[in-house]
Amino acid sequence: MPDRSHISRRSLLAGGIALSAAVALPGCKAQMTGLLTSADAHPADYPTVRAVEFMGRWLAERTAGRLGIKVFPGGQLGSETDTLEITSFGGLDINRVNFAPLNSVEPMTLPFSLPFVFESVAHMRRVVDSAVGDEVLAAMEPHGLIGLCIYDSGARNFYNTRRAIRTPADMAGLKLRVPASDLYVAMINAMGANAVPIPYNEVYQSLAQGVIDGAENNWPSFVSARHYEVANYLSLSEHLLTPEALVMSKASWDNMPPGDRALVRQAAQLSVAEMRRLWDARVEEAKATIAQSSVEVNEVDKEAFSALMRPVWDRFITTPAQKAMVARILEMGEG
Ligand code: GTR
Repeated sequence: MPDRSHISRRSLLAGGIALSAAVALPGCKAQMTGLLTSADAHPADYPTVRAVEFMGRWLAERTAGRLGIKVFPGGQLGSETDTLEITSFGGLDINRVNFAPLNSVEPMTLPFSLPFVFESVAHMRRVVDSAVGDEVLAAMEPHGLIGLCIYDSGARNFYNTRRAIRTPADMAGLKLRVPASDLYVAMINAMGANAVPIPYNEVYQSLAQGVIDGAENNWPSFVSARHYEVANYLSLSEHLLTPEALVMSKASWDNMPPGDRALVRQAAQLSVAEMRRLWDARVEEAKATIAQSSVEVNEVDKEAFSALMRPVWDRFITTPAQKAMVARILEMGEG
């Protein structure tokens, strides 16, 4: 797999500078301009992209067009790992990423990425809407990131080109793509397959070329990234309900007057309900697309997979603060 991280980092840097220059107002010094830039790995019509555009419209309405957001979708500004780094020093104002690439940045994001920690979407929403969600968002500030809000990402399932996965025995020999997170790598390896970290936007090609046998993701991504066209077995493991994070560059944030910061926070909060509405509809659409496709869908022995996860939890949840957070998450479950 070619390592494109340096190329994309360079082009992002150049892109970031060009973006700021393009929106600079005549007569303004090196100050925050009103059009905030935002990156997303997903295509233009995806719920996360539309939710951030909703934020932008709300801000524009509230400020008679003084504030707004320009979203760069489709991973055009680089992988999530790269855009996070750029965001942390102000080359991008806003970034929508999964919690997976934040795992190596801030240990308090790890509880959300634990396999089988959330029992259902309702449980996940309860947790992110509670003080736990606020604490995880606040934990990113020392890394140059202001956590704005948390979006849904549904449940992740396995899919592959070889066979139905029902028990851990079916994982043997499979090369499964994961996002850039050591926890994801450990999870897949403990389940019996071989984890291969690859940026999201390279997964389709890697599947088509047989570089990997499969991957894992939620229903909407399986469809929108067209992975279902090449991976014909979808196995409903629901092993992760890791949500998405919307973060802002602390450098950009510090450049904004307090009144504008409050507006951005309010817009982000309001966008959560909009995103959930779009998300629920998109999950149903994706299921309907798969029902009409040649993909074979099967149930999974989740207990058997979950039973293998204790060493993964123990390896990544080590501090008293992390342990306390995991306990609070579990307490909010259905039992
Ligand atoms: C999606 C998520 C993306 C990205 C992707 C991946 O579900 O929305 O942010 O993390 O998964 O697997 O890389």
